[in-house]
Amino acid sequence: MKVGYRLLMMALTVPFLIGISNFKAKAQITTQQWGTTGDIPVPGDYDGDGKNDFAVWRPNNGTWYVIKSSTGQIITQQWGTTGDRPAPGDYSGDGKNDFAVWRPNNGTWYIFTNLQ
Ligand SMILES: [Ca+2]
Ligand SMILES: [Ca+2]
Repeated sequence: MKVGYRLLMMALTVPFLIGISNFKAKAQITTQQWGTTGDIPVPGDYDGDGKNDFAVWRPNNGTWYVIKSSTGQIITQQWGTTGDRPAPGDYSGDGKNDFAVWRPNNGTWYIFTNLQ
């Protein structure tokens, strides 16, 4: 009974440990400084290359700041105002995130679909 239990535990834990070591071997850590105090992270694929872009929305000026993952180019776009809530997503269906905010005081969505 005890031997069977040990074999069972080995059968369960060994693949798990191998999985962890494989995960560690493949893991990659990325850091990016982008944004400042008060900004709201709004990650998404704004340039349509299939990768999320580092992006923040600044509530005090309603401006979006995006680093395009395809080129590293920085995009700024004023869209929204104080009190809005950023609600990015691909509303136009072109594969690129659109700048969008939701305004709580009138329940209206404002969507900007033209990327610079
Ligand atoms: Ca992208
Ligand atoms: Ca879109």
